[in-house]
Amino acid sequence: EAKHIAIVGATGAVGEEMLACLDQRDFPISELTLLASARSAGKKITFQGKEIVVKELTHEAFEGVEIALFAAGGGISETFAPSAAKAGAIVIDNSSAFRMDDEVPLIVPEINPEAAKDAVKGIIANPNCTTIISLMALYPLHKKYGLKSIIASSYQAVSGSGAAGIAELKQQCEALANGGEVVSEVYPTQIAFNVIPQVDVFQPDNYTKEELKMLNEARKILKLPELKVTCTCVRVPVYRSHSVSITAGFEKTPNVAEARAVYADYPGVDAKDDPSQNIFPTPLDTTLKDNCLVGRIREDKVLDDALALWVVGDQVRKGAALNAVQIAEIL
Ligand code: 2RA
Repeated sequence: EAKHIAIVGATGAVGEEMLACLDQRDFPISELTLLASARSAGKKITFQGKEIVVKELTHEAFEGVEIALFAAGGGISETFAPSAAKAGAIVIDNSSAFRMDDEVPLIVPEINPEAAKDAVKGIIANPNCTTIISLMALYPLHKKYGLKSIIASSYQAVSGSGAAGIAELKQQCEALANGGEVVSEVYPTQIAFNVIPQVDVFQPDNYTKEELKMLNEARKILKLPELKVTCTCVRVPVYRSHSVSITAGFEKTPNVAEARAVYADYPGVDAKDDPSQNIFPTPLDTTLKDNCLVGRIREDKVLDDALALWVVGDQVRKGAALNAVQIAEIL
């Protein structure tokens, strides 16, 4: 039956995409509460023909809310998600705040929907976008061959840094085209016509937090505590879709034709892979689309019982907003 939904961070890139997904998937909504910072409070958003005024996020704003979608960063989630849960809402949090909490399920609906029943704190965590997109390609192969290891390099869109990341790339491209001054505030150096091998902050082991998310989140979602993962996360001048180059090692010997065919049996991911016709997926193929696309599937030349492959997915949609709305649909 229809639910009272709240979106925290309704005016951000992911919050806006959550509204689009709720609308496009005709999610049954009895009431919609849009919450944001004091700065954004008062803005008007039209949803399904009705104008809704964005309210300021407070601890008391969750009265009557049944599902609260959070997309306003880890600090806001840490502070306000418990209040939403206390008010009786199920929280679906897009931030990393609760992902590794043993009492908080971390869910990709196509992989572990049953974990939703374990939301003992009333909080469910949405995985990191790069993890979601990678696992959409790896889960079908895991079911067939038994995943043992992941060696990955990601090519991450600037939308991962929110609206500010998108604006920075746009500004820099225009400045470079018109001889203007390039401004780098979101990133440590120019991102236009460049790549930056840093996403999030460096840890003592010289990996970034983003790279360790792939390792820790994949182990939790797939229930593979021994899974070995090496990941290099790179920011690239692409607006909305992440790409990931992966070598995946398996228990059983994989077969390329079988692997390509297996995606037909799984929702949310398709193979786009025919080297004889120069067919492979690019970020522009998945932007604004629901499904992830997998290509370049081939036997790895270094590891035994391993496949190399390439997966692309819309970071704002399946990487965040759509995955969260699909979790709400499970509820
Ligand atoms: C990024 N995955 O791409 C991180 C957070 N969205 O910046």
